Amino acid sequence: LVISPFIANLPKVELHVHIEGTLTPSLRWELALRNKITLPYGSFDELKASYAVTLNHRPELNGRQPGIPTFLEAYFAGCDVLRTENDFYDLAMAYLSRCATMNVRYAEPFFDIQAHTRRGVPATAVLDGYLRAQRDAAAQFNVKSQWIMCFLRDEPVKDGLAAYHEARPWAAGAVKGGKGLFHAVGLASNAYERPPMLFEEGFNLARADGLHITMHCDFGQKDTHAHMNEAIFQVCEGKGSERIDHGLDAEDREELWRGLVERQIGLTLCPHAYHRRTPTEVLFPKIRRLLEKGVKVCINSDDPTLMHDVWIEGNMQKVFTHCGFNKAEMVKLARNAVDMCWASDDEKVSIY
Ligand code: ES4
Ligand code: ZN
Repeated sequence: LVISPFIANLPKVELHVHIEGTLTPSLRWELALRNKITLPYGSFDELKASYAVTLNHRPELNGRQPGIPTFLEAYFAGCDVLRTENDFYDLAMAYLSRCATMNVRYAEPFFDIQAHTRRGVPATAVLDGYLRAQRDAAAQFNVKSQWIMCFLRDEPVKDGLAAYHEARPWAAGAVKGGKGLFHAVGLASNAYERPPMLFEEGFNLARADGLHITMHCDFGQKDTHAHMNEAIFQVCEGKGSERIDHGLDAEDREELWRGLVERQIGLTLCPHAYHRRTPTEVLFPKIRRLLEKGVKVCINSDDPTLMHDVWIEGNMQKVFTHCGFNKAEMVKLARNAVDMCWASDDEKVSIY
C-alpha cells in the first residue's frame, strides 16, 4: 500500500482509533520486559508473526478458527502488558507522535478503561497516563487530542456505570473540576446481542455532564440495522446520537440514511477494517453511494497495528484509489472530520 504525497500531506483529523489498537509489537515486547511479563512467544519475531495470523481470521466465520484468536481476543490479550501509568503514557505518546508524522493535527482516541480495571489495574494509572500524554503531545508535537471513554458493551451495564463514575473526575464538559481528558463516551467491544439502548443510563449520565455521545454499529454484524435504528432514533430521549462509529450498513436502508442526513449524524468509517472481509468491488462503491446520498462521513483507522499496520493515511489512500475520488473530494472527506469533531470553533481554527 503506497501512500501518495497528496494523501500524506493532507492535514488530518482522526475520530475513530482505539488507543489499545495502536500498541505495536515492539512496544508490547518492551513493556513485557519492563513489567517482567512472560508472553506466550519465544522471540520478538514470533510475536510479530502472531499479528499476521490474527489478521487473517475471518469475522464472517463468527471469529472461530481452531487455535486462532478472534480479533477482540487478540486486542484484549495485547492489553495485558499495560500495567503502570508510564505504560499508558508511552502507548499514547507513541500514537500521538506518529500522528505528527502523518500530519494528523487532532485526534479523538477511544480508550477502554474496563479492559484494564477488570485486570486489577488502577483506573488512576490509565487516566493519569493518558492525561499526561494528552498534555505533553500538545506541547511537544502540537497534536491536540480529546478522548472518548468507551463502555465495554459485552460487560454488565452496571460495570460500565461504575467505570464512568470512577473516570468522571478526568472528564471535560460540564464536570466541575474535571481534568479535561475525555469529552465523550462511546460503546465498543462485542455487539452480539448488546444493542445500544442497554446503555441508555450511561449515555444519559454523560449527556447530563455535558459530554458527547457516540457508539459502534459495525458493518455487517448481526442486528446492525436494528442497532443503528436505536442509535439514530432512540438513544438519549429521542435526541439520537451525535456520531455513529462505522454505520456503513445505513446505505441499504432508506429510513436509516435519511435519519442520518436529517439529523446531521456523521459516520466514522474505517475502510480497511471492512476491506479485510469485503471484496473491493462491493465495499468501495457502497462507500461512494453513501456519500452520494448526502451522509457525512470521515475516514479513520480503527485498530491499525492489529489491521496490517494500515493507519489513517492508508485508509485514505484506499478510498482515493478504489472509490475513484478526485483530490477535491478527498479534501472534502478530510474537512468532514473537522466538521464532525468535537473541538471548539477556536480549537478548529488552530488545528486546521
Ligand atoms: C474494536 Cl474492531 C472492534 N470492534 C468492536 N470494538 C472494538 N474495540 C477495538 N476494536
Ligand atoms: Zn472501532
